[in-house]
Amino acid sequence: MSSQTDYTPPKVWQWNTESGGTWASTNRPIAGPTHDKVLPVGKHPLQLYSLGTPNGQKVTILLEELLAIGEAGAEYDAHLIKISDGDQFSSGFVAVNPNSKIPALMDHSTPTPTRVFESGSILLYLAEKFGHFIPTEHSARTECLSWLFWQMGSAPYLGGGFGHFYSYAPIKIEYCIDRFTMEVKRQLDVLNRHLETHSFMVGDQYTIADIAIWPWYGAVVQNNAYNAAEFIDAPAYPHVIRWAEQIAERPALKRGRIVNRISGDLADQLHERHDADDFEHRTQDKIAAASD
Ligand SMILES: N[C@@H](CCC(=O)N[C@@H](CS)C(=O)NCC(=O)O)C(=O)O
Repeated sequence: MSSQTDYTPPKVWQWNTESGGTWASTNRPIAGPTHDKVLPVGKHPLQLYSLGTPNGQKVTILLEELLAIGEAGAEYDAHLIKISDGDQFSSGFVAVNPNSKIPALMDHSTPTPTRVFESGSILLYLAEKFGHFIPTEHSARTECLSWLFWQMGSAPYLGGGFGHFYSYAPIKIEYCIDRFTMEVKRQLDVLNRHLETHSFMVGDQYTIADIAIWPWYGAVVQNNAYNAAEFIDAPAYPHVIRWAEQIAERPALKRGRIVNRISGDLADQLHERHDADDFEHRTQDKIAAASD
């Protein structure tokens, strides 16, 4: 193993703002707002405050899926929260999500507006509100929730663990990369074994379990996250690849995955979404803006 720096933890940990790494400027050891700012409110009942990361994509994919099957009440405004600029620490955002992380949702259609935070909770809220993408039969519903909670518990090892140390950390530390690569490969094997005998996470039904898992684990095997498909040997998980490719073809998913996205190909970015036809205008607008 490569050599490690010498470090003896002090008696009391101190906040070192010079710690480096991609997210060092926004990470803090304290909660609460840093500045006063009211969040914008658009015309639709559902107001989403988000960014097109895997956690944000889960919600916009579900909303687009609901709209695609005719649930007009799922119309939404998706406001961009730039976490690299610290937008998640505004007083308005903290009022919707005290945990200062995207995605966060306000439902103005309830007698008093309902706030919903944590992507898994938002998926469950919307699936129950509209009665789709979650099985009604008790054991199938339980299987769906088991995978939904599996994703919520597992993805931090993929994003905060593997992604952080493989991609974002200012130095490559073999011990950390080994530890989290081991865990991510184990998780992919869990999915691969399950998907060998199931079309989707819950039998042959496409549910919020697939919608939660695809943006993280589909992205890794399709080399859309951390440029790590080769490193983790993605071809070793053929059933995950088959499932990811099958889901990636869904028109609603293709729309949902680009909402609030501010990185990658310009054609795959829709910074804010306030109307269904925003998708039609985005390519021309972005390409025109890029060539200005
Ligand atoms: N468990 C949360 C995680 C959300 C999360 O980690 N969001 C990230 C972006 S993907 C974020 O907002 N980070 C900003 C920060 O940590 O300050 C969920 O699933 O909603």
